[in-house]
Amino acid sequence: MSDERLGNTSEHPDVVVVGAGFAGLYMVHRLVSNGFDVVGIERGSDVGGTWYWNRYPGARCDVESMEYSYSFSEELQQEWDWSERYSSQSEILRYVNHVADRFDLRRHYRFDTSVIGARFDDRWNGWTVMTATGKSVRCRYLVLAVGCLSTPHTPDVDRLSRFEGETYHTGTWPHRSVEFAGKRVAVIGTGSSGVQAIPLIAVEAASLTVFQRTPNYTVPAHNRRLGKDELDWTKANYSELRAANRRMQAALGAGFGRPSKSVFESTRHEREARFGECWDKGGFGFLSAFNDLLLNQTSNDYAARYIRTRIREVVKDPEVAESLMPDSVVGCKRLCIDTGYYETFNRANVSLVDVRKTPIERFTTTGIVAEGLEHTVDAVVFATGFDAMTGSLLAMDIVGTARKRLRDHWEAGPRTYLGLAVSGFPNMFTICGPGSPSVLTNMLMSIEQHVEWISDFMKFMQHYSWNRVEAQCEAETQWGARVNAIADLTLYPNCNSWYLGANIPGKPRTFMPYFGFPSYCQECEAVVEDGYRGFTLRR
Ligand code: N01
Repeated sequence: MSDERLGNTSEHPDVVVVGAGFAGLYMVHRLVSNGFDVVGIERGSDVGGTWYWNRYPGARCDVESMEYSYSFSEELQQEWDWSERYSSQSEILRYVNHVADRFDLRRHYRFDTSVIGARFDDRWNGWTVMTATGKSVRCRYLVLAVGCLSTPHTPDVDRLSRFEGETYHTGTWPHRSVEFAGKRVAVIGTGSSGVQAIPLIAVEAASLTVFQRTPNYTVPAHNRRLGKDELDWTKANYSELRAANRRMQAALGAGFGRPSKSVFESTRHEREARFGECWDKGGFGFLSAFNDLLLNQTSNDYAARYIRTRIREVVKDPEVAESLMPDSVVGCKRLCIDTGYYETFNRANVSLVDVRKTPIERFTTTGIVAEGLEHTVDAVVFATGFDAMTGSLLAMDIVGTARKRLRDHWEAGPRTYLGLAVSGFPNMFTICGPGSPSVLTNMLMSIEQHVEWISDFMKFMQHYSWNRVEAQCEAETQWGARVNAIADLTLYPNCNSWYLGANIPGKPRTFMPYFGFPSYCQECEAVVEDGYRGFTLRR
């Protein structure tokens, strides 16, 4: 990178934190509280991350509100009242804004500023962080809190640019109201975003055509208002509930109960009753109906059969019902949580185009052609997902020691130590990076664990006057092998999920998240107890 691109280096904080979502905000708060000088950089105009960008109709968290919130401040968790079991995007954004105000975090941030690259300098053991505004910042540590699902993916469909109607992507929804009343709308994609948006768009639009390539399993949310008694009880027991969640594989759902039985220990009647009980409670707890649903194909087949029966019961047209039935492993792609999704396909103004066998051919000026038929529409919503876990990290040109680029280091797939650090990139940390539990958990719990581990490490470095830390290559290789070995014990590698990078053409196929929050945390603690095993420290 030429020196001209470095622009004007005017600031020299201890730490630059990239991102003002849940991860970045807590990182900034924690570091500032520990006396570090911190600059936060955020491409959006305000705080919120995922919840700032994903404003599509029906956007809602699929982790329960009382769990999807910070636990680091007792006052914060006591003063905030969530209104629903699953919070809407707007309520979560209000919460994030409240946190930013309460801890006075905005003053540390430069908003509307995209980081385009960063370069490590061996001479002074620090980073120069370049931004699209031309300004750069020099810092000792670089913390990348850029989110796991923050680079939207729009498929390269032939002649898309010729389409003259409106186009939207769920991950970059406009910050103005979007009106679908009286319009013919197409939604492409039936993952979590599509499954949430489709029922609401169907109610508003004149007609809705859903283009489905892969049907997904979705379980009812049974969302509802939270009662005062429920809020009070949870708040009174918060510390025990949070601690119990930290002992769960996905750092959530302790209230649902830990599954103790395998499918094979139940009679047919018990099995159906248990699936029914979990279905009626709603949400991710369905995957906890038995303890081997994600470990054993035959167990999983029972769950799949149960869901398919429920789809058949709800969807009146048997052909449409058949098209909506997934034939893959339940939970292998992230399970969707819905409100009225299957019921939507009983509406007269909704049609399903199954592009499983024949892909969408092309766009025309007025619509979409699939299986030789043109579907004329006024607006197209891409609910086509993200370049997950690595997309936002690799969008920046990050250059470490010996001019090594992160893009080259990760050419065959991401390599990290603990999902926190990368060999050849000293003094750089990733929050919820590939190789950490992140997307397989309640993100808030994972974020808190990462932020606290990183800030403790920086305090340690400062205390002992170390000024350079780097993950060892060998530790990184062993960690990657461990992430994959654990994934191979599960059914996760058995489908084309974004966990594997399979949704992005040409992306190396490697299972990115670490499965198992408690064992991950234990390993992070053991690394510290062993004197930061796997890291090389220098002065
Ligand atoms: O994206 P996805 P998402 N032609 O990748 C289809 C989190 N999240 O934004 O499966 C036709 O899951 C693609 O088809 P296929 C959550 O972790 C959370 O919905 O690749 N279709 C798929 O159906 C989630 O898992 C919340 O065959 C095409 C869809 O687009 C993650 O974000 C809400 C296509 C993409 O699904 C991502 O969810 C929303 C093409 N050319 C999101 N290309 C909550 O908390 C892609 N597709 C509730």
